[in-house]
Amino acid sequence: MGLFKRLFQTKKSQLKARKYQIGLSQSAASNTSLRALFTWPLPDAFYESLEEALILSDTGIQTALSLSNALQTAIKKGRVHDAERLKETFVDVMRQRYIPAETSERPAFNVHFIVGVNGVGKTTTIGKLAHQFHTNGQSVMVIAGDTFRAGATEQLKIWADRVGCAFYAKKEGSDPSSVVYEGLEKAKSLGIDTVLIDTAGRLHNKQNLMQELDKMVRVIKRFDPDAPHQRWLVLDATTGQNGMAQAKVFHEVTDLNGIVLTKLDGTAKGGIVFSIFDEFAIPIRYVGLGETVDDLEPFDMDSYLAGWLGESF
Ligand SMILES: Nc1nc2c(ncn2[C@@H]2O[C@H](COP(=O)(O)OP(=O)(O)OP(=O)(O)O)[C@@H](O)[C@H]2O)c(=O)[nH]1
Ligand SMILES: [Mg+2]
Repeated sequence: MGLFKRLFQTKKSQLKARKYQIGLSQSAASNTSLRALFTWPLPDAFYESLEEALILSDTGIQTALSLSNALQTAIKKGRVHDAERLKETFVDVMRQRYIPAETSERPAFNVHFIVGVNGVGKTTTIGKLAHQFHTNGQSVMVIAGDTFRAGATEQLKIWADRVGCAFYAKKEGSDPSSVVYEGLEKAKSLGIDTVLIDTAGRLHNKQNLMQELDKMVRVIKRFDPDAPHQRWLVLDATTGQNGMAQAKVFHEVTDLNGIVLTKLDGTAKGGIVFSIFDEFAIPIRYVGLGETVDDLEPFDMDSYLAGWLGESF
């Protein structure tokens, strides 16, 4: 872990790095063939093998090729003459793909619109986020905009009760846009700081879902033309490159400004992080590293790289 020493210097960053390390242990285990390439002198067919290993780890073909080209250039430019310097150069190349989240002031009435296909972890992520914001002293309301799936409202209610935040819902089958509108009215009247809107992952068909999301956004804009301030797509990291196709569709409707990547603690290969940065230039806001309320971490590139490459890199 020599390359990531800095992460282990303060107690706080160490705790964070450990969480990533534990969560990403399966991804790191699947990167054995990638790690094995970093010897000096470079093994035969190094770049082809690197591209193959990156594709296997879910970076997608374009990103694999561009990372490999960037490494080739960096090796030519830099004074690489041992395996340690080679690894450092690779980590730098990966690090350069990072897209930071803008750090503008948080609006007084911060509306989060959370979208994604069914089962990716939207409702769970909202519960975890509500907990973090609430713990940080913000007043939080969650709004049950998924009125389609049986039990969706109840699931969100359980999270709200656990977290101790405000909750707004109407009965199953209600028009989701009207739930959102009335929920926002209620949140305003209560002086709530942070609103998290849960949405359906599936309606009768995909076109219905996109139309409904579009309608919800228009309703939200009646409260504040800048809202929803946070338009985040939840992606299940275990779906790999399929997630990229989902992102494209949702991006067209909601103009995403954040991604939450869930289930990184599972069998996810994890390379999707780099293709998200490359293809969409959208920041990853949080990563889900487990099912409990505390298993959501703000995205940190170095902790991610250290966890993804594994301890022995
Ligand atoms: N291991 C793991 N499981 C997660 C994570 N996030 C969510 N899950 C699980 O994924 C499953 C689906 O989560 P939900 O939050 O219901 O997903 P959703 O996107 O709201 O699903 P729909 O409402 O059906 O569209 C649940 O069993 C969650 O516990 C994570 O980061 N890690
Ligand atoms: Mg849900």
